[in-house]
Amino acid sequence: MKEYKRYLVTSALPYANGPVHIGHLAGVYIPSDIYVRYLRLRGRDVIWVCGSDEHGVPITIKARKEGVSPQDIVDKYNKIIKESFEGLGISFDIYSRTTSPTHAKTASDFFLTLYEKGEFTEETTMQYYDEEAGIFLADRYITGTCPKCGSEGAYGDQCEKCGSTLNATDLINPRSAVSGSTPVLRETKHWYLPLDRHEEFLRRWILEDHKEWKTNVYGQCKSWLDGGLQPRAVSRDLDWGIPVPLKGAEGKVLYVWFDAPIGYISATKDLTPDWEKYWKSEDTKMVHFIGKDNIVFHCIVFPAMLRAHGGYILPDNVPANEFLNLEGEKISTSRNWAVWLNEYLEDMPGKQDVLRYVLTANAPETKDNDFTWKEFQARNNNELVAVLGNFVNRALVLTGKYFDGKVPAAGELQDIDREALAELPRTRESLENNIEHYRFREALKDAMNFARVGNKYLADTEPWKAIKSDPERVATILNVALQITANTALAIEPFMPFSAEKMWKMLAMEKPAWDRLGGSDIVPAGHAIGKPELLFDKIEDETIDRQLRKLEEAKKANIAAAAPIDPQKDTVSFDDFQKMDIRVARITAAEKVAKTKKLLKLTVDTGIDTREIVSGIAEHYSPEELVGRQVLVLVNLAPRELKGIMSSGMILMAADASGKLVLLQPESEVRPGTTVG
Ligand code: B3M
Ligand code: ZN
Repeated sequence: MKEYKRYLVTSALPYANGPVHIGHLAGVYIPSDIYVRYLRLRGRDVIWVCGSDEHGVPITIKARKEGVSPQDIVDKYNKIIKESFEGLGISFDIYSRTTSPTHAKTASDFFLTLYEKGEFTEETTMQYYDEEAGIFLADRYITGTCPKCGSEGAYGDQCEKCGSTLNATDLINPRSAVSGSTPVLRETKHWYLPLDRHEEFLRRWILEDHKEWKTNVYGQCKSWLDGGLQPRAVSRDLDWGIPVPLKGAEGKVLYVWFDAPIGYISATKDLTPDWEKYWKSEDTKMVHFIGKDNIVFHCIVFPAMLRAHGGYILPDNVPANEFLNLEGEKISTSRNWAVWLNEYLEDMPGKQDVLRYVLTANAPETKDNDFTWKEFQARNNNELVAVLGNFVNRALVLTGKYFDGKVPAAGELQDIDREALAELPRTRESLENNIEHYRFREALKDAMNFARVGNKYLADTEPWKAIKSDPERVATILNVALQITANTALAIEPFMPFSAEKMWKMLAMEKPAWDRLGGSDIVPAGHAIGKPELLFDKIEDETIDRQLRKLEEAKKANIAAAAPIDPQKDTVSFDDFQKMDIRVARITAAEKVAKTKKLLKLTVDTGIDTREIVSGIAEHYSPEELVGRQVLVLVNLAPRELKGIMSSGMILMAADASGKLVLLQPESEVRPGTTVG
C-alpha cells in the first residue's frame, strides 16, 4: 500500500432543500466522522470538508412550492443541517456552502480553464420551453402521461409509478409544472464534458489500479464503463446557480453536478490558505464518503473533470454505502418517511451516541439495511446499557466502594488477568485494521469488545465475593478492570465521542495518546477517580411508541395527500337545497347492531322527536364515546330498514386522512332541533 503524508476527507454535500435524516447519517456522515476522528487520534495530518449543496432544480422547486426565493430555502436548511450536524458531534473542519463567493469564483474559474483547454464540446439541442413563464424547463418541471405505463403525472426524467427513466420529449401531453401551459420545443446550446475521451484512462485507473474498492462501488463503475461513456452536459437553462462565465451564455448556469464537487475544493480554500497542499500533492490520500446514488459522479465524472483540468489528485478510495430503509420502507423526504436528525436531537436529548451506535452497528455497508425503532431500543438496552454501561459502572463503583475511589495497585497477575489483558492489543489491531479498510461495523464490534472483555472479566472474577476473603486479590482485579475501562474509553471515542468524554471525566483523566491503546498501564495506581454516573439509560417502550406514532402520522398524511378530491357535483337550485332538512341533534343512546361489524343503532333527540338511526360507524366510535354528543342529522331522508331496524335519517360525517369517519358537530352547544343552513 502507498504511504501517504496527509489525508483529505470529503463527505457528500447535502442538498439544502430539507433536513438530514438517518439515511444520510448511516450512509455518509457517521462513517466519515468515525474515520476522521480516528485519524486525528492517531495524530495524522487530516482535514475534513463538507458543506451545503445549494444549487440545482430541487431547491428551485421547493422554493416555488413554498412561495419563497431559493435563497430563503437554502438559508433555512443550511442552518438546520449545520446545527444538527454539530448536535450529533459530526466534526467537520469546515461546513461551507456552494453559494459562497469563494465557490462562485472557484467553480467559474474551473469551467473557464476547461473551456480554454478545449475540454468541452458544444451542442445545440431542442428543449421544452415555457412561453408563458419565459423559461426553459428542467426535466423535473415537465409532467405528462408516461409513455410506458400510461399513468398521469410522470416527470420529464422519470415515471415514479413504473420507475422508467424517461426523456422529457417522450411524455404524452407534456405540461409545464410552472405555468400549467403546454411547453414548446426550442433550440438551446450547452457545453458537454466528453466523458468518452477519458474512458480509457478511467478503465485503467478504476478497474485495474483500484481493485481494492468496495465491491458495490467497483461493480457500479464497471457497469458504467462497460456501457460506454457519453458526453454529459455541464450547463443548464436555469435562473438559480453559478452563471456560465462566457459571453452569449446569459440565462445559463453550471449544472449542479458540475459545481457541487468543486465545492470540496472551495471549502478547502475557505478552511486553509494551504489548500493546494491537500489537493495538488501525490502525498495526499483523498477519500470521498458518499451514498450509492452518487457513485458515478465521484468515481467517473469528477475524476474526469479533475483530470481534464490538470494539477489535481484523484481519490484513493470512494467508500460508498448502500441505502438505509426505515421500518421496511424506502426513506423519502417528500413523503416525510424519515427520522430527521434535528427532530431526533429534540426528542431524545443526550442520546447522540445511541443513534451513532445503532446506525454504525447496522450501517448499510455492503447491502441495503433496515432501521427499526425496536432494534434501536434493543441495541440500547442490551448492548449499550447491559454491556458497555454496566461494565464501566461496576468497575468505577466498586473502586469507589472498596478503595475509596483510589486506583489500587495490582499484585501478582493470575492467568485469568493475563488472558483478559492479552485481548486488549489484539482487539486494537483488529479495530485499526477495520477502520483503515472502511469496515466500520466490524470496527465498532472491536471497540465494544473492550467492554465485553471487561464485563466477562468481572463476571468471572467476582470481586464482590472475593472482597471478604481476599481484598488483595480484589485490588488486582479492579486495577485490571480500570485498565480495561480506560482502553474502552479510548477505543469508543471515534464512534461515541460523548460517552468517551464522560468516561474520561469519571476516570478524572486527560485522554491519553492513541498509542497507549491496548496497554495495561493507562491508569496509574493511587490515582483518584471521579464520581461514577450512568453512561446510558434504559429506553422504555413509551419512548419508542411515541416515535412509531410519529411515523404513523406521516403515513396518514401521505394517504390523505395522495387521495384524489372528488370533482364537484352538478349544480343544484337553492330550492333543491332547501328541501334538505338538516338539524342539530343529540345522541342519547347507542348500541351495536347484533351480528354486524360496522353498524351502530343510535337513539337521537332531534328536537322534533326521539328516533332511531342506524349508522355505519361501529369501527370508528364505541357506543360510550357517542352518547351525549351533538351531531348534525339529515332528518327528512326517507326511512329505510337496516337489519330489521327502521333507520330514520342520516348522521353527517367525513372521513379523515386515515379513512376514519369523524362526526361533524356544532362548535358550541346548540339547542336540538335547530335548523342548519
Ligand atoms: N447533493 C446529492 C445528494 O445529496 C448531492 C451530493 C453532492 S456531493 C458533491 O445525494
Ligand atoms: Zn410509467
